[in-house]
Amino acid sequence: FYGKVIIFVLVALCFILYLKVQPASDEFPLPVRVRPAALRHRSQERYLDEGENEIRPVTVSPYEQIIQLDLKKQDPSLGNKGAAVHLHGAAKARGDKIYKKIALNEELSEQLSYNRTVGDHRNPLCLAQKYDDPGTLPTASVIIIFYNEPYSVLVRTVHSTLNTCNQKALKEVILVDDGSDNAELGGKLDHYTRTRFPSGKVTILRLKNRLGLIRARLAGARIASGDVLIFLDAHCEANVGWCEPLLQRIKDSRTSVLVPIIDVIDANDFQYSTNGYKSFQVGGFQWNGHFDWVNLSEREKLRQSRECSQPREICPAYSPTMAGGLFAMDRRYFWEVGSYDEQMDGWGGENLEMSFRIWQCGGTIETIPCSRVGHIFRDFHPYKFPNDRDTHGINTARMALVWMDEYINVFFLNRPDLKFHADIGDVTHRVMLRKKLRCKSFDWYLKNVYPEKFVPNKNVKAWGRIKAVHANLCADDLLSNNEKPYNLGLYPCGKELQKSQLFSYTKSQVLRNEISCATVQHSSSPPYRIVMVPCLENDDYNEQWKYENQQLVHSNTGMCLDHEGLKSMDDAQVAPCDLTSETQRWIIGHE
Ligand code: LR7
Ligand code: MN
Repeated sequence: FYGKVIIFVLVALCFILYLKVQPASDEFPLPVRVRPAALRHRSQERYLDEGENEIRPVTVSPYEQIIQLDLKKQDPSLGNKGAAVHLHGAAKARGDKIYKKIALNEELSEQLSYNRTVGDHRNPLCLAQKYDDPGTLPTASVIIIFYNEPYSVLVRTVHSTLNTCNQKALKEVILVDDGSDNAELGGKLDHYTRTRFPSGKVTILRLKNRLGLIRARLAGARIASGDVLIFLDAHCEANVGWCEPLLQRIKDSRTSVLVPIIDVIDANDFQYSTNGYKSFQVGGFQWNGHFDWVNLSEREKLRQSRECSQPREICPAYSPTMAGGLFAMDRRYFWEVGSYDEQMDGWGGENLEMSFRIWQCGGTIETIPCSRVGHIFRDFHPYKFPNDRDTHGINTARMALVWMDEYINVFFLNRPDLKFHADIGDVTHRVMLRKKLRCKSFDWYLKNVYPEKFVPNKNVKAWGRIKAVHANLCADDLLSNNEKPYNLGLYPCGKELQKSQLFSYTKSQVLRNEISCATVQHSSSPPYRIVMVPCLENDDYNEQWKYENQQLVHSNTGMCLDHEGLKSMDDAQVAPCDLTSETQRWIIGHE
C-alpha cells in the first residue's frame, strides 16, 4: 500500500512540476505571436519576465521582435517637415476609432518615423544668432512625464529631443512614468531605451503609483543633475536648435524662467503648424483660474526695444503666465523659488501657481522666440482624474489662497463652487514660503506685469449685474464663447451673482465683462442686437455707453438698452430712447 502511495505522490509531483515548466500557451506566448495587444496589462507582462529564464532559452527577446515589427510598420516618407498625413481604407478606420477613444490618432503615429522632422519654423533672424560654445553653456536635463501616453508618441518625443537639442548641452533625458498601466510603456519601453537610445542618456523613473503630473515632475527634478531643467509633455516634437537659446538666456539671467514658442501638432493628421514666425502669443489668465493665450502687448514691445540689443522680434518677451508643460529653468533656482506645491494632485493649476510665484518672488517668465517646440493638443483628456475630482479647480483654489491676496474675491466670484470646497486642504507651508522669499503682492503683479488684465471691480463706475428695474431680467452672456463675438442675452437674474451675469461699467464708460465689450450690431432696421466683441487693449477705443436716469445709452447710435417685448433667453436689444419707457430702466450693481 505504501509503495502505491509513494508512486502516486511521485506521479503527482511530476505532474505539478510539468505544469510549472509548461505554462498554458496563452500565458507564455511564443515570441512571434506576441503582439502589443497581448501585452495590454502589466500583470501579464511581469509573468512573462519571471518565466523567461527558466523555461526555454529565448534567443531574441519578445520585446525585440515587437519593436522590429513596429519599425517595419513605419514609412519614413510620411509626415516629414511636419506635413499632414491622411490614412486610407482599413488604416483610416482604425485611426478614426482610436482617435475617438484617446483624442489622438495612434494608428497614424505608429506609421510615422520616430525620427521624422517637423521643419524649421524659426524666424530667419534666429539663424544669425550666436550662442556660446555648447561646451560652456549650462547643461540640460530634459524631464518628460507621462501617464498612459501612446507609446509611439512618447518614443518620438524622446528621439526628437535627442535629434534637435545640442548633444553637448543635453546631459540627460529623464522619463518619469507616473504609474501608467499600459503595458507597452513597461518592459518594451525599457528594452527600447536600453537598445536604441545612446547609452546612459535616457533614464526611466518609475513611480509605483500615479502621483499626478505635479509630483511626477518633482520626482524627475529630484534626480536630475543638469544645470537647467527642461520640462516637456510626452507628446512633443521640436525644431532644430531649440535648446541653445534657452540655455544661453539662463546663463545670462539665472532667474529667467523660459518657454519656447509652442506650436500645434494636429492630433489627427500630425501636421505641424504655426502662426508664422512674425508673431506669437504669450500667456495670460482668466479670473476663473484658467490659462489663456494673449497677444504680446504694445507696452511689452516697447520694453523689448528699450532693453534688448537684438532685433526686437527675437528678443525674450515677458509673459504674464506660462502654459505649464514646456519650460526651462535653472535647476537650483527651481528649488530656491519653491519648486511646486506638492499637495497638488492630478492635473491643472500648477501652471498659474508657478507663474504668479515666479513674478511675485523676483523672477521673470519669458518666451524665447528662437526656441520652438510643437505639442499635440488633444480635444479631451484621455485619462480620468484621481477619484474623479476637479483637480484643476482644487489646485487653483490652493494657488489663489496663497498668491492672490484680496483678488481672491474676484476668483471666487467666478468660481463660487470652490469657495468652501472640502478638498482644498491646508496651504500654510506655501504661505510661509511666500513670507520667507519676501514675495510681492498680487496687486503689484497686476500693476507691473499684467496691467492689460481687466479687473472687474477696479477703475469702474459700477460692477455686478445689469438688472431690469421692472422685470426679473438680467444681461447674461448665456455662457457664450468669450473669444469670438456673440450676442448678449437676457436671462432671469440668479439668486447670487453668477459669472455669466457679471459685467462692469468702466470709468471710461465701457460696458464689458472680462474679455468682451458691448457694441451694437449694424442694421438698418430693428432688432438692433447687442454684440459682445473682444475688447481692445486700450479701454478708450472701445465703444462707450452713457448711464443716465437709469438708461444705458449707446453713444454711437444714441439708442437705449430696452427689453420691451423680450423674455428670458432672447437677445438683448437697443431701441430709440424714451424717458418714459419702463423697459429702458436698468440698475448696475452687486448689492
Ligand atoms: O496624472 C497625470 N500624470 C501625468 O504624468 C496626468 C498627466 N500626466 C502627464 C501627461 O502624460 C503629459 O505628458 O502630464 C503631461 C501633461 O498632461 P496633458 O498633456 O494631458 O496636459 P495638457 O497639455 O492638456 O495641459 C497643460 O496644462 C497642464 C496643467 O496641469 C500641464 O501644465 C501641461 O503640462 C500643460 N501642457 C502644456 O503646457 C503644453 C502646451 C499646451 C497649452 C496650453
Ligand atoms: Mn500636453
